[in-house]
Amino acid sequence: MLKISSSVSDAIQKKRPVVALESTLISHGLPYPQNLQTALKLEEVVQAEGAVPATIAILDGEVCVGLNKEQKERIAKPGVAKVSLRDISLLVAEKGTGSTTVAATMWAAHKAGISIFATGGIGGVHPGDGMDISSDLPAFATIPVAVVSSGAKAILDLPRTREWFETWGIPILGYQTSHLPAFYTAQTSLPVDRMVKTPKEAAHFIKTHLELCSRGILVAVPIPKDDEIPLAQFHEWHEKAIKAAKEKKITGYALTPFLMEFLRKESENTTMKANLSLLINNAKVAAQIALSLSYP
Ligand code: PSU
Ligand code: MN
Repeated sequence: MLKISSSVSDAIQKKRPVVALESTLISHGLPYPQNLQTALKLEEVVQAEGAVPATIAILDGEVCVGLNKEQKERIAKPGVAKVSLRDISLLVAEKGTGSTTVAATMWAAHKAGISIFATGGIGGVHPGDGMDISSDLPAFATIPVAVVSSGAKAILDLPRTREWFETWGIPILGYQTSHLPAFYTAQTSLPVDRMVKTPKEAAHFIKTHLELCSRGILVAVPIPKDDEIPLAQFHEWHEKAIKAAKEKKITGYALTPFLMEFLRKESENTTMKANLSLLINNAKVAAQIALSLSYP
């Protein structure tokens, strides 16, 4: 049921650097055609650093690790299901097609033998009663993969999300930062566990963690300075987004995509530009760490 592309399986066998990439941010995090351009761009960035990209999705019931251009076009078109942990077996059984979230991508990457994965922002605890918790968090608690992201998405309850990492024994490395980034903004007041300055240093912690613990590890990379959104400005858009979601009674899987799209429209694409910037930077950093993991 796992279909690994020839370039990816060749690299895995030869222990060359491979970086997994998710597909939910393509299907549900960005509009067409910017989403397709982003899917292609992220792979280019990984390749330019000397690593092999492996975008992951479920296509016609097969867990595909490494997509060709036509397959990437398929997941960029509207109407593709969002696949998190609970949906993997359901979609495979039905021979369905869907894009994988951080959680499902971690699972597939680990099955394929890939240890590092880049995304924009992970899921976490949504604000409110604390009951809407992304499957991304239990995925970190159970799947030994390193995820490079700009922290958790700013639409989340970040202190509660950080607490979750602590409870479940998931270390957070700050890449050139002492505090957790918040997606569109470079810093929060929440400390990371260790700050790392170089890809080599990050790789050393990751390798040790993955050898010792059967859990994930987060590498938190702040958004590039020039594309950061001022916090006050973000709060203004965010409040409107939360209000709109409440009015429209949007919950569950639809909530994160709804908020992202609302913010994009409300900010006249400013949040999307910030999102693209951090995605590209995270793919680059992940590739550099992947190189250090393969060639210590
Ligand atoms: N990073 C982005 N945009 C996104 C996501 C990550 O820059 O849309 C996706 C990831 O796939 C993540 C998902 O797993 O958002 C979280 O969704 P939820 O809160 O429903 O678990
Ligand atoms: Mn949820």
